[in-house]
Amino acid sequence: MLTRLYHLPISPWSEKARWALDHHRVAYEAVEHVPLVGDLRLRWLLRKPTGRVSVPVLEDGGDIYGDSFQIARHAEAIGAGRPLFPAGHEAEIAAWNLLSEQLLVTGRGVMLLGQIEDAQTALDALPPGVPEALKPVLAPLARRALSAFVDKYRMRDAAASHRPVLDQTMAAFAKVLADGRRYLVGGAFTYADITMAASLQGVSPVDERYMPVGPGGREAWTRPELVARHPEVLAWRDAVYATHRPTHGPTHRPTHQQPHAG
Ligand SMILES: N[C@@H](CCC(=O)N[C@@H](CS)C(=O)NCC(=O)O)C(=O)O
Repeated sequence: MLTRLYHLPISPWSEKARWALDHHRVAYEAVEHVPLVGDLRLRWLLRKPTGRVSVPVLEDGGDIYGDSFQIARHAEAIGAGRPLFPAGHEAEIAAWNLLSEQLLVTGRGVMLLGQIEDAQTALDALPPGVPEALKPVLAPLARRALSAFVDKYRMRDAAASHRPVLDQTMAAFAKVLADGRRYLVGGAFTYADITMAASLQGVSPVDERYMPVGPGGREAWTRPELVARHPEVLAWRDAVYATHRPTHGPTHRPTHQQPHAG
C-alpha cells in the first residue's frame, strides 16, 4: 500500500509529521514540496481548488491527511511502538500543539517580516537547482515570491503582535520547564514533546543531523535574545532530540524532488 509524505525538509511543521511517522516506524516515500510552485499538486491531492494549502500532507492507501497533527494521530493508529497520545492525555497534548503553533507562527512572522527587504534572503529562497549565474537576474522574481509567501500566511496582518507573543510564549514555556521536567505530559515522551521541540526551530535551529536549516541559514533562523534569555528551553529541546530522534530513521531515504519551473 502506498504511503507518501509530501513535506518541506526545512519546515518544523513537516518535521513534526516525519518524527511521529519515524517514531511509529511507519515506512513512507518522502516527496519534497517546493513552496508556491508545489501548491497546484497539493490542491489536487487535497481536493481544494481555493484557499490555503500547505505541507505536510500524507497520502496513505488513498486516504489523505492534510495536517501534522492528523498525520501524527494516523501514524499512531497504523504504526508500532510506544504511544505518543496516551489515553487520557489527548486534550492536554492538543493544547501543547496549539502553543507550538503559536510559537511557530510568531517565529516565522518575526523572521520573514524582518527579512522581506533583504535581497540575499529572497535569493536563498529560490527553488533548489536554479543555476548560480541566473540568481541575480531572478532577484525581483525571488522577492515577489517571498512576498507572496508572506501574503499566503497573512503574516502582515499581525505584524505588531508577532514579537510580543513570541516573547510571552517562550517565557510561559520556560516557566513550565523550570521544575526540571524532562517530558511535558504524564512523565513520558509524547507528541507534546515532539510538537514543542520542533517549534523551537525558529528560535534556534536544532543540530543539522536532524534537519536542514532554511533560507538565510542559522543566523536568519536564530533569535539571539531569546536564546540568551532561555538557554534551559533549548537544552530541553536538544535532550529530547538526542534521546528520541534517531538520525538513521526512514526519513533518511532519498527524497523525491518535484520538478520546478525554469
Ligand atoms: N496546520 C498545518 C500547518 C502547516 C504549515 O503552515 N506549513 C507551512 C509552514 S511554512 C508550510 O510548510 N508551507 C509551505 C508552503 O506554503 O508552500 C500543519 O500543522 O500541518
